[in-house]
Amino acid sequence: MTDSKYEPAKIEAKWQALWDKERTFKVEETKKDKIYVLDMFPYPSAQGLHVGHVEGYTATDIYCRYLRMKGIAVLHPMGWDAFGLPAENYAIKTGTHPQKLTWQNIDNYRRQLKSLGFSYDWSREINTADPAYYKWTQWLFLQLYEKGLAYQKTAPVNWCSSCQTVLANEQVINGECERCHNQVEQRQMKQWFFKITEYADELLKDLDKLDWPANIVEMQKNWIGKSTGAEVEFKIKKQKLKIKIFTTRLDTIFGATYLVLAPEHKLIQQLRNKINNWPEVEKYIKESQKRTELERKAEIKEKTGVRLKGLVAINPANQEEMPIFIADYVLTSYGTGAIMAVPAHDERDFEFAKKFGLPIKYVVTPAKVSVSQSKTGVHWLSNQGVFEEDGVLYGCEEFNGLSSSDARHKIAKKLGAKLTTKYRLRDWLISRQRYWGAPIPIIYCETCGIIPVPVKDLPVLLPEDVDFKPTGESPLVKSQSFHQVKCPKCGLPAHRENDTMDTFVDSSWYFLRYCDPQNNQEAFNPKKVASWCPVNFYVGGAEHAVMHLLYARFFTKVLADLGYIKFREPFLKLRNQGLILGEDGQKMSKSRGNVINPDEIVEQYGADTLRLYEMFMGPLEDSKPWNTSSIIGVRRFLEKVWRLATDLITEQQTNNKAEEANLAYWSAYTTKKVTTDIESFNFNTAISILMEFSNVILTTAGAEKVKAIKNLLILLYPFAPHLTSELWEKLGERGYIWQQVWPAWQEESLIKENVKIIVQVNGKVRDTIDCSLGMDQAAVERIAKQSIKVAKFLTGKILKVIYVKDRLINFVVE
Ligand code: ANZ
Ligand code: ZN
Repeated sequence: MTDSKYEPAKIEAKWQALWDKERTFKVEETKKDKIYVLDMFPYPSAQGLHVGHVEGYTATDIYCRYLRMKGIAVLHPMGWDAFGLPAENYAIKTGTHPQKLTWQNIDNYRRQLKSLGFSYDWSREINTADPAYYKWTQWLFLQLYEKGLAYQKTAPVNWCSSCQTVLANEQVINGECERCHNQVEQRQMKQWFFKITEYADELLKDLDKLDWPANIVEMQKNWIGKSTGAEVEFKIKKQKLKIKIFTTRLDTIFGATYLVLAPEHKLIQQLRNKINNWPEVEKYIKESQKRTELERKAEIKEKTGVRLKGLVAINPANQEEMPIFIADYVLTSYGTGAIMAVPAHDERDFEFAKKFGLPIKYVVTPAKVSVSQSKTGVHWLSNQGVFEEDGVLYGCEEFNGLSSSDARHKIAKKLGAKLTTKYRLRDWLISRQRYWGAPIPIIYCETCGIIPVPVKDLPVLLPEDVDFKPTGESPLVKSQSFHQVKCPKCGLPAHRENDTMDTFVDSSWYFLRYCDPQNNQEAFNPKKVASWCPVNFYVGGAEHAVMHLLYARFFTKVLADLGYIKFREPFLKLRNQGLILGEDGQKMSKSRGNVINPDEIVEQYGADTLRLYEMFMGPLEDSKPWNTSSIIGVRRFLEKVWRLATDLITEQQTNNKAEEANLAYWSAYTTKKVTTDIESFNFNTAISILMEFSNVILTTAGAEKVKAIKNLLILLYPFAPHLTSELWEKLGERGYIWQQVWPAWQEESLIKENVKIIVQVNGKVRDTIDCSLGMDQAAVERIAKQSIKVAKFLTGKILKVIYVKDRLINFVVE
C-alpha cells in the first residue's frame, strides 16, 4: 500500500500548520479548572535551540497535552529573554545593531519550537526587549523606588576591565570574569540596588512551603545564609573607641587571642595616628582593594594581614590583652566587619595564627572527653589542629563543663552582648553599564536631585544613535538624544541615568505578563493574574537555582505588598531537567565538537522521534549522554505504530476470547501506568510500557484490537502528537485526536486470570503460589514471602531474586 510509509516531514508540517491556523492551543479566560504550566523562557542566542531546551520543553508539552484532554484549561506560554550581553558583544564585533541580531535569533527560535510541535499559546508571546514589555519593567523599577526598595549607593563593585563592565558576584568565577576570564578588580561606583535583604527572612521561611527539588531549596538557603550570633564590644587599651565584633561562637571567647578588622573598617582611619606602623598598614589597605570579595573568601588562598602596632584590645571575658590586625579574610560587608579570632576553633584563624606565631588556646572539647580530664588542661587537641564543632567548655572559669549552646547564652548574659541575626544575602545590584537592556527610568537634575521619570513618559526608549564600543561608561552617555533631557519637575536642563537594568529584572516578572500580554494600560490586570497565578508547575535548568528563582520570588513578595497580587510565591512546583551530554559523555560544547543540533535530528528522524527519544533517555532530572543508536530504536517503534494502525484498516477481523481478554487487560494496565507516569513526570517508564503494549497488540487479532490501537494512539498522543493525529484521521475517527477525552481505566480489568508460580529458595522448590497473569516482580515477591513454607527458608540475607514472569521465582539466600 503506497499510503503505508511513515513520512514525518510531511505529516509534521501538516499538523503544525493546522494548529497554527486553528489556534488550537490558545487559552481563554474560563470557569473550567485551570493550570499554569511554565517553561523557563530562553535567551535567543545565535546558536539556536539546544537539545537541553528540547528536553524540558517536551516534558511540559506532554503534560499540557495530557491535561487538556482531561478537560483542564492550560496556560502554556512562550517568550524571549531578549536583552543581554551576547547580542551586544556581537554588535561590538560586527557593528550590527543588537536589535537586528536579536530579532533574527527570535525568528529562528520560534521556527525551531514550532517544528517540534510544542503546544504553546503563541498569542501570548512576549519579548523583554520590546518597548511594550520593558515599559513595564521600568514601571516596576519606579514602584520599588517609591517604596524605598530601590536606592543608590556607592559601593565596591566587581569590575572587568576587558568587558568594561560591572559584574554581579555570581559572574565572577575564581576571581575571573565568567565571559572573558580576565582578572576582576574592585572599583567604587554609584549604583542602583534593590533591597532584597528586606525580605531575607521571608525568602528563607517560605522555602518550606514549596514543592521544589531539595538541592535547589538547599542552595537558596545557603545563599540567604542566615546565622544567629552575638555582637560583642572589645575595649581598646587607653582609647575611648571600642571594636564591635560579630561571632556565631561566643562560647569560644575565652580562646580568642587576637582581633581582626577588615582593611576598609572605619576605625582604622580614626585611629590612624595611634598606629605606629601606618605606612605598612596603608600599603596593605591599598593592595586589598584590588582583590574581589570572592578572592578574599577563597579558602585556598594564603592568609595575609598586618598588625596594628601600638594598639591593644582587652578580651571582655577574661581581661587579657590581645593584639589587633587587619586582614582581608575579614569582609567589610558581613557582620560588623570585625572578628575575634579563635585559632583553636576556626580554620581561617588557625592558619593566620600559625603564620604570625600567635597563641592557639583550646577551650572546647568534643563532648566525649570527660570534663574532669579536660579541666586538668590536657591539650588533647594540640597536635590535631582545629576543632570546629560544638562541644563542652574547659579553661573558661565559671563556664567550665557547659555545652557550647548553653555557654553561648550564659556568656552573652554576663557580657551584656547583643544577640543578632545576620544574613549572607546582599542587596541586588541592578546597574549595568551596557546598552542592550532596559534603561533605568531616572533623571538627575542639578536643582531637584534624583527625579523618577513620570509614568506617563514611559517607556524610556533605547536610542538608536549609539556607539557600542565600551569605554567604561554606558554607551548611552554618548547619545545626545538620550542623555540630555528637561527636568520633569523644574524644566531646566537635566540628564538621564545612563545605566540599564540587569536582565534578571526582566525575567523576575515575565510569568505575570503572560496572563495579560497585550495590556498597554498596566503591567498586567490583577484579575487576570489572579485567575492563572501562581504558576502551578515550572520547569527549567538547575543553573537558575539561585539568582532567577530568588529574584522572581522577591518581586512576587514586593508586588504582593504593593497590593497588585494576592500570592507570595510565584512557582508552587519546580522540576529541573538534567543535562544532556554529548555522545562522549562530556558537556556539549562547540570546542569539543559534540553538539547535537535539534534541526538536524528533526530533519533526519522527525520531531516525534526526537521528542520521544529525549523522554526515553532516562529520568528527566538525570544528566545523560546522547546516543544515536537509541534514537534509531525509538524511530522504529514509531514506524511499528504506524504499521499497526495502517494495516488495521485492511486487516481481516477474527475473534478469539482469550486474546481479547488479554488485550483488555493490557489496555487498562497501560492506561493506568501512562496516566500515573505523566502525573509524576516519569516519562521514560511511560514510553517503555507503550512499547510493550504495542508488541502485545502486534501479536493479537480480533475486535478488541481496534479498540486497543485507538487507546494506544491516545496514550501516545502527548509524546508523539503528529504521528498520532495523522493515524487518528486515517482510521476515519470523528474529530481530532486532541479532542478525545483522556481514557479512564477500570480496576476490575486489571485482575487477570490466575497462574501458579513456583517459588524456590536457592533453587529448591518450596511452594507454589496463586498470582494473576502478568503480575510484576514486586507483587509476586510479596505474595511468596507470605507463604510459611517459603518464609522459614528466608532467614538469611536475600542476595538476589530471579523472576521468570508468570512461572517461577527463586530467592538466592546467604
Ligand atoms: C569567633 C569564632 C570562633 C567564629 C570559632 C567561628 C568559629 P557564619 O556562620 O557564616 O555567619 N566572621 C564574622 N564576621 C566576619 C567578616 N566580616 N568576615 C569574615 N568572617 C567573619 O560565620 C560567622 C563567623 O564568621 C563568626 O564567628 C566570625 O568568626 C566570622 F571557633 O567568631 B566567628
Ligand atoms: Zn529639576
